[in-house]
Amino acid sequence: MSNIERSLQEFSRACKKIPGGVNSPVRAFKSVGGVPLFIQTAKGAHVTDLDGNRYLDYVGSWGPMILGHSYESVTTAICDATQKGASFGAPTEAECELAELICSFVPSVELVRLVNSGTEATMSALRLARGFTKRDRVIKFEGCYHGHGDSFLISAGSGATTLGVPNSPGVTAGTAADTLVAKYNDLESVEVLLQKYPDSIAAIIVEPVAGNMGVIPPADDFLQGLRDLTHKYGAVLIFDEVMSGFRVAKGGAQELYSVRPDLTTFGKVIGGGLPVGAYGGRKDIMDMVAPIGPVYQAGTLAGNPLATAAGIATLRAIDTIPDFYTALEKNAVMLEKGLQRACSDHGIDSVLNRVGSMMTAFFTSNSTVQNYTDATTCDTQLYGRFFNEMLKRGIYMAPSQFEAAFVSYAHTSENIETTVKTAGMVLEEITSSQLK
Ligand code: KE4
Repeated sequence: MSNIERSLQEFSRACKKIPGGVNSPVRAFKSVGGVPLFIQTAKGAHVTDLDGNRYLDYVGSWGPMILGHSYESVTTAICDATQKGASFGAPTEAECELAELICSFVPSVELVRLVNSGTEATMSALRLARGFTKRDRVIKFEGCYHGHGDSFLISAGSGATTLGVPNSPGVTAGTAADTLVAKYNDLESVEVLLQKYPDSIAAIIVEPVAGNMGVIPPADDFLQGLRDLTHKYGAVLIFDEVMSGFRVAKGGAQELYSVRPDLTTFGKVIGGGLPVGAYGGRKDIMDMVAPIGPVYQAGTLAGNPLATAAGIATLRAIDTIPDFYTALEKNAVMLEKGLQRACSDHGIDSVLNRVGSMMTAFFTSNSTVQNYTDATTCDTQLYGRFFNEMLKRGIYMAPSQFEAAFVSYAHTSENIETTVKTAGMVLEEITSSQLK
């Protein structure tokens, strides 16, 4: 095990002043065991911890770093913006440019409002859907995560599942009562709720590619089925593309699966590593947003000059790098097939789900993982061992079975080969130690 003395020291220090020593629960390594690494620098496909240990990074800051860390044009844009002042609390050209870029990438977005996080984006989109429809209820899916807004911490995925608190204390009964939960990839479970409450469901919010119970692709008819049902019952269809947006395709999952939502939420990639979220969609709905409409939403640092500079540079790079998504797909397929082969070669039951450059290796004897129930059959102990053994060998996978691994543009085929080879060695060691 590499020396992680400095991380141990800093974690002990952090725990004295920060709950759990982290500012977001999934970073705590709770489900995989061990002490979270304190990262000092990151460049390209690698991160380096305080003790100087270098890791091939598949967390990618949980999705934003699609270009790789410290991508030159993004770093330069942030530095240049800093010279002009950090924040004005007034409109800027950069906000117009980022809004125009988002709308050009995602045609269903006619108007877009910038916020500071994915959570703010989904909270705002739900409030807007409620204001537009004058209805109260929302349907979400078991295992999907839409940030930590009260309405969404019901059967939530990501850290809520990882830590075993899919329904968080502090969410009032009244709020919870307005959130109905259906089963991912199960249209019947949705229609039952719509039939039960035909006139009171404001919206259905869905991760069009689920990433927060591990990666689960939509079944063939699922997204179009949601589109048809929301049209039939007059509910707003919200695609939460905070993770899938600009990741699985330039136009996100709605381009990949050719289904047009009414509203879309964004985050991660559109900030290039700085805090940016956004929600947008149909003009008739977005016209309800203050100050032109009555639905209130605000933010001191929304559209911040540094964050918008990073977001613009990121989207511009994605748009100008030749065959950007083809390159991502090539390495992602290589990783998918390599990990599948490593598991089968060593008799490890697994299901590997991938959409574009986001994927999850589920350690399960199930033949498929298509919903939250399937995902929770996984051997999280085995995943924890796999994670830690890979980490010891310089490969930083997602520190939870219920998260996605991300391939960035900076990952090379040599990096993928190293990852697959290391996975084979780790699984060999795990299986031979189990046989003893
Ligand atoms: P943020 O508030 O963390 O920017 O975004 C919330 C969010 C909303 N919607 C989806 C589909 C998301 O995946 C997220 C955040 N994703 C998690 C990782 N699964 C962020 C990591 C964390 O919580 O630290």
